[in-house]
Amino acid sequence: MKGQVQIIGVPMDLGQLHRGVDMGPGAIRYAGLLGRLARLGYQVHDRGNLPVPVRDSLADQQEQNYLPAIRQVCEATYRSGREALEQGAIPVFLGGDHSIAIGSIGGVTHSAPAGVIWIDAHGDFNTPQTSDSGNIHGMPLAVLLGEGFPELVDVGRPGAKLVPGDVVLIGIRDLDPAERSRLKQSGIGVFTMRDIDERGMAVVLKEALKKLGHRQRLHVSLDVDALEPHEAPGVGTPSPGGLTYREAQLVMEILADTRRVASLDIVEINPILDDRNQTAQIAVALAASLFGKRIL
Ligand code: HAR
Ligand code: MN
Ligand code: MN
Repeated sequence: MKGQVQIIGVPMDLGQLHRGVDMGPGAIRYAGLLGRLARLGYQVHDRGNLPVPVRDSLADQQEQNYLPAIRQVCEATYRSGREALEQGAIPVFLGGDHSIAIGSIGGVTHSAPAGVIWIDAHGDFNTPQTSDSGNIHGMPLAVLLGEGFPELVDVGRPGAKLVPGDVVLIGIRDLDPAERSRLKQSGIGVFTMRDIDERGMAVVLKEALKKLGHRQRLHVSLDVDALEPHEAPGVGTPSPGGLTYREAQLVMEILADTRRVASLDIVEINPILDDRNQTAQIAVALAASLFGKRIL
């Protein structure tokens, strides 16, 4: 037995405007995540989905971009992540949009810091001042570093959950202008698509891991819109020029070799926009590699 995995569904769709991303947890389960992890030798416990209010019942929060409800769901996500770690399990959070990472990463850093590998087309580093859309799924990384809505910054425990040196971004290609300058000044390790094109994923990932060398435990936050949308179309904010399937697999294979991955988010899968659940199937194949599936 390789250890315990806890599946935590967080069907959050309030951090952005597309309907359907709340069906992500179901799509990922349907694509066979539990069986794949069990066959790799893990004891898998599905804790079901956390309650998320239905958008149509929150008309009064629309103007605040659903901030109160998002805060509440992130509080519950935090508690689940914290509990999973206290029980010696690896939590796998199934989104939902990327705002859930405020809770998941908060929770898994409750007792000790962790390094974060944030795989995304986007920086998710907006504040309410720099965001054009107001959508909170464009802000979670900033929140985790202590910036933005105090109600979100203080989820689980007061203040920032990460320092800039704890984070690397991989696959970046779509930043808002003010978000871009913030990110450049932040001290976060940013590996853009150009870095990957010029130097190759293996080199880039080794450098990223070197930046996180001071952290024993790693959290992987996989926003599936990091992938090339021709291959993974089931996302609400597709951005051309993404990671190939093999580049994404190589990330997971190299991360598995470190044996330091202790928690995972799989976010932004929107089954309504997908083509026969192929995006969820890719995510499950990537998770299998991250959890130690080897070609040979
Ligand atoms: N930067 C844009 C915004 O703030 C787009 C947000 C990104 N969408 C995501 N998160 N899928 O990675 O609205
Ligand atoms: Mn994201
Ligand atoms: Mn994204």
